[in-house]
Amino acid sequence: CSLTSFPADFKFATASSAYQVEGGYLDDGKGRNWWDWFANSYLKANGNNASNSYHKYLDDVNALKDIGVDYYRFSLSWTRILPKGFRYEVNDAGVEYYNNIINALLEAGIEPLVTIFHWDTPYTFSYVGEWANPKIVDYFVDFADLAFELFGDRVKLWATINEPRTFCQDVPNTITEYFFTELPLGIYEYLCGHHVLLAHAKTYRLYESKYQKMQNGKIGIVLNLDENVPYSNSTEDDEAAERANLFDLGWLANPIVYGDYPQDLKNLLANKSAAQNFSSSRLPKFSCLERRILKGTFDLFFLNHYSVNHVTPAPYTNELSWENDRQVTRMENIDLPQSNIGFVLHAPALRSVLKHIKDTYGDPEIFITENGYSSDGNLTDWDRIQFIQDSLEQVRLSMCADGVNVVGYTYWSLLDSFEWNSYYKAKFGLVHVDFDSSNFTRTLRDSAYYYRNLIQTRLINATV
Ligand code: GCO
Repeated sequence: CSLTSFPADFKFATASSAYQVEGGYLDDGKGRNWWDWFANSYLKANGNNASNSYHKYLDDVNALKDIGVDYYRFSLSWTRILPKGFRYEVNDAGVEYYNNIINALLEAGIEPLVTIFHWDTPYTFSYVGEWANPKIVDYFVDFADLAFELFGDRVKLWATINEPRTFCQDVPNTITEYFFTELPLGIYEYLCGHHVLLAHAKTYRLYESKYQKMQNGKIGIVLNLDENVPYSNSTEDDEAAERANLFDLGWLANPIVYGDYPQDLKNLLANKSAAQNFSSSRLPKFSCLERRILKGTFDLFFLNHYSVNHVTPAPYTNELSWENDRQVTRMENIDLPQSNIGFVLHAPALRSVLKHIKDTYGDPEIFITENGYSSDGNLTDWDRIQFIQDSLEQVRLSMCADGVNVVGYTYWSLLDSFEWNSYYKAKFGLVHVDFDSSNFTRTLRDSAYYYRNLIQTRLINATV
């Protein structure tokens, strides 16, 4: 097992998501989504044009072809296909757009890895509680069903939902604030997670029973974990790191692998909720049937990983929130370099997270669906090349020394794009996008050439 090179069947990919790159936010019948509304109402930047991939997708495919990746991971914009979110009204132009991308990719010899949902919930759902409303489960399954029907003859790798922890825990503060004041605090996050899990599992079962035989693809959900390291060797810091893993990953991974929430999480929330005078736990329960539906709903484990947190217990407060239940703080005074948006850079964290997944979730096949580095944007980006090399060394160590079954690596991202609350400042792209020019010119960075040589030679220290 070579620590310096990758086997021929290992897959290399790069990625994007619809809201972050497409733009064309009201073009050709697309409906508005939550991010369209939120960014235009409250942020200083938005994805109205983003990287303009809605109009420039052929340039994207050309760049991908130049780089020579095996897979391109991108997401479907729900409201580009279903403008109101419901299946009764289909936007043909949206369907055509994704058909065009998929066909162009396949023609270029690149496999699509399609994320069905990457955070851009139809705006119509905002008034009825978004992911806190159990009805979203069926709406999501309807949408996924349509996606399989339309694209599944050509798409063989599907991710249902991207990083539910992030959007269940971050985004909804705003939802609760603007639309959903009736819901007691500290509830939304858990209802959201619960409905995401059911939506995912029902989608998995639908694919299994209705499409698998004909289409013969694989499905998973994308979960994310940064390494949580105890800040000191005190018992409290150890426990804080365990609690962080429990909330960051166990909450969502355990039901998919084993069919239910982790017992520790159930206990913790039952105790807290009782002390807070709730009549039942703020963590919803799965029925017996739901547990059976959930268990084992992944063909591969899709992992996003970026960084490391040195953790210690957060001071206890009375605030009702997922964050306060987790009760963990990240220490800032750590002697490690950071990216321009404060991600701590420490490649060995990737190996340790991979090992954690192997040990905790039954040694699954793991496809790394995101790992990346943001800079201020130079075309000569030795820092990014270094980041990729350091990360890939850890992937090889993990495969060779720890026996972890890693089958693919995805660099985030193909393009500079709208980086949520960090706007356009965080440039993750292998490919530079000129946001000031009206044609959003794409230019390959040195890292793109490095990635190309790596894919061709399989050597981690390939030249640029
Ligand atoms: C994520 C996202 C991406 C981000 C990336 C960098 O899932 O967090 O999938 O949308 O751009 O993680 O922060």
